[in-house]
Amino acid sequence: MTDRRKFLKIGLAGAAIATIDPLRAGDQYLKKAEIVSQIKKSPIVISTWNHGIAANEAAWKVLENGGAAIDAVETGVKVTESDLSNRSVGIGGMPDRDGHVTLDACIMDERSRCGSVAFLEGIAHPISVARAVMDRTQHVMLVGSGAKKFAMDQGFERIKTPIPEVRKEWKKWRKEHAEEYKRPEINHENHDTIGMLALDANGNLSGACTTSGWAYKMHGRVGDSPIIGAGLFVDNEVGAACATGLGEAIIRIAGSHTVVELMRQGYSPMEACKAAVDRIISKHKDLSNLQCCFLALDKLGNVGAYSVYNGFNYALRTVEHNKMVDSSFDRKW
Ligand code: SD4
Repeated sequence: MTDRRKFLKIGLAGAAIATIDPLRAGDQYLKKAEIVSQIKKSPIVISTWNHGIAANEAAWKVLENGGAAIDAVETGVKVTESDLSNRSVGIGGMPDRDGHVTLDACIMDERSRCGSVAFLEGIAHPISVARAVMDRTQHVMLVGSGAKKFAMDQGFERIKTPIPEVRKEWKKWRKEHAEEYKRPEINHENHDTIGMLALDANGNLSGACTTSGWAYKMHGRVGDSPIIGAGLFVDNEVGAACATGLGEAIIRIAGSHTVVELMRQGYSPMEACKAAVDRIISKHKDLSNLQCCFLALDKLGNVGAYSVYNGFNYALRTVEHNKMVDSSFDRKW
């Protein structure tokens, strides 16, 4: 552990708070980061879950041709949004309890520009609508019918959801749960948001996150995925992070922002993800079914992930390979 890191740890423990200057600590980290990324100049892209492999491949094509991280992440997650067999992202996503597929997405670039849509229905690529909010408006976030109107005005492709197979499943679920107004439990088979983080050849970081959210959620419910700082956060001086899992718990600790700020203080990506998971654990008495997972990439190209329970994995694409990596975790199911 470096002296600075030890110093920060002592400070965080409360022993030397008055002597800590977090901005200075951040500066030192940045200087180191800049030097290494200059040397490395090697792109990297990571994304959550198995569908990340195909998404990474599309993103990689952008990166290997010298493209920008922001274009890579948008291109990458669009692959997942288009996949009709995917029940938790995009067109094939599961509906809410009233039968509406409501999509959440956000995107953030190296200049801290960001765009987001939430509770968006009937549009094929919410991530591109989020990008358009970032690029073509003065706003960060559009929701519901306003987001849809904007998407249509901008000429985005419309879709009819739920797709027939999903509609059939939802009808069956509705029949079986006709009297149930308790919220349905999230379970570990139903955690497949795609969050993607990329570092391009110029050393710039960007991220994207897109989901249909929690299957059979209440109508109107929005999770962490479109919330900048919760489902995704990028600070080009330090690193980027994204989240998957139970959005409510992730929002409560501003999860992805927390991970990035911990990296700024000198934590490795894995340590930062673990610290965010620890915070979630400490704030919830009942952890049954509470899966939350964080994935992080720092300015140096280091990667880390951590989840409450086992089972989370992510796809890692470098110049050498595109492979699945199991995340570290706090406990087993
Ligand atoms: C949500 N975080 O809507 C999302 C769900 C998720 O993989 O991550 N699924 O709460």
